[in-house]
Amino acid sequence: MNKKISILGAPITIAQPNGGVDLGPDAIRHTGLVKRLESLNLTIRDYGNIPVPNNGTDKINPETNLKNLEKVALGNEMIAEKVKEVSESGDFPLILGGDHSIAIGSIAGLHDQFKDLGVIWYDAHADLNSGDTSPSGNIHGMSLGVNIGFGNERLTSIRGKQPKLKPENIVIMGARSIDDGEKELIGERGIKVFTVHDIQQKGIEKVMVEAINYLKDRVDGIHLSLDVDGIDPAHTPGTGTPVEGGPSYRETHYAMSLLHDSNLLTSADVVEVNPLLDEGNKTAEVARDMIAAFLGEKYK
Ligand code: 5AB
Ligand code: MN
Ligand code: MN
Ligand code: MN
Repeated sequence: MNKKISILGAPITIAQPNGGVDLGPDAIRHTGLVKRLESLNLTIRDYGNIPVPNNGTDKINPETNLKNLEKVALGNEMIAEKVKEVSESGDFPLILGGDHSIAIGSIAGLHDQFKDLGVIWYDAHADLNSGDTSPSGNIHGMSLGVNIGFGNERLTSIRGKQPKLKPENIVIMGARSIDDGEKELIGERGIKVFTVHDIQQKGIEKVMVEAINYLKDRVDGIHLSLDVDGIDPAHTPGTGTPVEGGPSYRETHYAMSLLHDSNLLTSADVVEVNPLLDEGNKTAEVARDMIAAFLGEKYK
């Protein structure tokens, strides 16, 4: 495992409607993240927050059915540049969101180095909408779609027009709220999904081992995109789009630990922590614990 970790704050908030996600990176830092990771013998560089534009509106453009397209695109271009720089320096990029639109920039920034990137999308949602299918116009529900080249060209062409991910290199885990248009795309493109029912039936260990075995021979690295709403809202109340019935803290922590032990994890983003919706700083603390787990912390 790479021992040099670079932290980048990516505080985009205008790809979803709730104020406060821009405070996510600092809320996670305030849990003592850096100290905790240093105690694992990791070298941490924190580059602070990328100054993304966050002055948006809640208006949907009737032509595109998107909110704040240009500014979300500009912010993601900035994120992509920084992630590329850090990744090419040989560090493990750890990107703290911000809403989940930031995965457009983070994965675009990884593309030069990882042509066959695998992704584990740990989320209650599939984030596979586009302007054509979205019920909300919120771009945070579109980022995985954009990464496979589906959606508005202003977003899919960040750092080049080529798709940044192959559908067969994606595993969605923890899903329990998938829109009809997303279901269609999942079927058409053959995207692997483990819903909460799969986790219930097989257990989290089997699901994670299956995911790793499925990806390992086809990818040149694995990026984890951890949306904290993937975890049950009993543990992560501080997020804008909670969905009941998610995997627990313990299941998620074990899944993160297995992912670490695979030795395949090369980057991660942790997104959608909203301290203004939180109970204390609980959700950021859970985010910190999950980061420690996928970076190698053990109970003994
Ligand atoms: B998140 C919904 N599918 O498109 C939509 O939190 C929710 O990044 C998207 O996973 C949730 O608006 C996006 C209804
Ligand atoms: Mn998401
Ligand atoms: Mn989600
Ligand atoms: Mn969310």
